[in-house]
Amino acid sequence: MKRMGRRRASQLLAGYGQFLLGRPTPSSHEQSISGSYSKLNTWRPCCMFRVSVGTPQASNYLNLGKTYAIKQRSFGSAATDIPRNPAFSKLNADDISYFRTILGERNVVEDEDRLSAANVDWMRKYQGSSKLLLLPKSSQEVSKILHHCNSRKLAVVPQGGNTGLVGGSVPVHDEVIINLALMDKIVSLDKINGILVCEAGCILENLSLFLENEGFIMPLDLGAKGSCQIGGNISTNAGGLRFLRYGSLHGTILGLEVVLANGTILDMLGTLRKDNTGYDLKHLFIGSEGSLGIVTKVSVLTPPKLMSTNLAFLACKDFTSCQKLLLEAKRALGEVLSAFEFMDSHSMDFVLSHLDGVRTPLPSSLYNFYILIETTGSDETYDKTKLEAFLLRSMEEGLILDGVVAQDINQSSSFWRIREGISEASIKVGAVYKYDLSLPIDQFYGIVEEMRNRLGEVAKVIGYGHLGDGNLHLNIMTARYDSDILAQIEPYVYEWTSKHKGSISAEHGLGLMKANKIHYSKSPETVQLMVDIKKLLDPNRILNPYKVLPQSCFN
Ligand code: FAD
Ligand code: 2HG
Ligand code: ZN
Repeated sequence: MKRMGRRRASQLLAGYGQFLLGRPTPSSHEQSISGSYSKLNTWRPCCMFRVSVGTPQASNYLNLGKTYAIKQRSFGSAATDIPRNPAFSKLNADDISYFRTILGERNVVEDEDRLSAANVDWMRKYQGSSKLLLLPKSSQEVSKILHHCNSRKLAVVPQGGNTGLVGGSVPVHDEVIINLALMDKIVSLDKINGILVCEAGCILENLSLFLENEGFIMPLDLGAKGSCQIGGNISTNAGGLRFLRYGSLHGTILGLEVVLANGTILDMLGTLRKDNTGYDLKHLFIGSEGSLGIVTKVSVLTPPKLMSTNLAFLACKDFTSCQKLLLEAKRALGEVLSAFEFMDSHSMDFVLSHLDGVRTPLPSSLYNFYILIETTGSDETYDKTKLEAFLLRSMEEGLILDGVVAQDINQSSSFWRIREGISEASIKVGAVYKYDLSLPIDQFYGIVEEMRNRLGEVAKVIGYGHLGDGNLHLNIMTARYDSDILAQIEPYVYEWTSKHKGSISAEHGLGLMKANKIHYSKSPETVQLMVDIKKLLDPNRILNPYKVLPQSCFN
């Protein structure tokens, strides 16, 4: 593509009027979308609708008020070939009576419909056969449940919003499901420091809405915000769309209350920024996917809400331009850069053809790659000038071929809808194989092209993700779940990732899907220490069995 000079770039901008920055958007991740375009820069009002990205199954049984349908699919459960650990007891009538005395009749659920929803994950790929769902209302209730399960050797699976993508949140066999949905109280907010204390079952979006009213935001945002719970976010160490700016939950979680397998309530619910008294044990539970304890309360450091947000949707000709654009964005936008998201044209096509009401601000047939750049700052004029200068320069240098800047909150919601909707689109056809890789930037896109060549016509291969964090989402869609196709994908993807010094799980965790693959990213000595910690904290291994660590390590 010809490099554009200043004159060419200004003509293009003037012609489209696209890089004229509009009103600041108070929040770019609102979920109601309106607007459609006739021309690139002209929007006319259209029907308002609510986007609900979450777990239909969780909604059904927990009555969270989210309704949308996913085509029913019948995957062979990846769980079926793992033998049940014979050391675990089977649930009996006395157990159920005991749980009723602790939780009351209503919150001991044996109803088949509610159980079948809780037994299957968001992708409908992993399916267990639990006969019991427990809904505790307090840490004390969680403690009593675990104390009983531990003494009876009853296996349990902690469950939040059930939006996890690695099969960690559903039973493999007949584990008792403990869902924290009823533990959804906000305990306190320190309005000077922005320190929020709440129960683990709070839905992420509810926390965001609460905080925005108080002038703060959650340091974490993701497409499943309408259903995922903060306890689930912490247990998976979720990354998401704000990671680039606010970093890992290992930095923003100040404290936790956790119930251990034997029922001990571990109070680590500090609200201090600095506390170096001994080992900082809360970190063990961040990202341990319910295998070491159940998170019941959390203390989060929340950043102030800044009033000026801008969002640009850009097209690049090749991946090298995307890489250079990232470096330039970090240099030029510095402290206001708040997101740098990436998708290839295959992702764009996929989301446009599988999600209703998603519209593209740039033609999907013309470009190879798309980048979303968000800035968030406190000075509207300064932020706009900075972004505008950066976009102009990047166009002149040929890093950007085309682009639009959202003029209002509806436009920015619809830009985000494209990026956030890819995951939802990926489960609308037969089968999906999801890989969530951390990769060095120069290797970031290679695996997508390799898999496309390797699989040919049988699969649709898309690459997208958090380029600013070096996190690629490789999604492979096929007509049906097929062991021959799986054999063409794995272990190839894991070996490739390991060879290039990446991680086989950037942000989704290992769950059931990758418990046996941990050695691709961790040394034997590290895995052994993890096994020792697991044995120490959960000697009967009742907490989320078969997940995170290979079963062979315990034989
Ligand atoms: P669940 O799915 O219910 O559980 C996840 C794991 O945590 C399980 O192992 C479970 O046993 C454990 N667990 C849950 N609650 C607790 C608790 N209180 N105590 C102990 N263990 C517990 N992830 C990202 O990182 N970034 C993204 O951008 C992102 N986007 C997504 C978009 C969509 C549309 C979807 C469907 C998922 C996305 N995810 C993303 C994955 C998922 O939403 C996250 O992993 C999320 O943090 C899971 O939260 P949850 O409450 O649904 O947990
Ligand atoms: C995202 O960034 C999520 O959209 C989901 O982490 C990725 O579905 C996926 O593979
Ligand atoms: Zn992601």
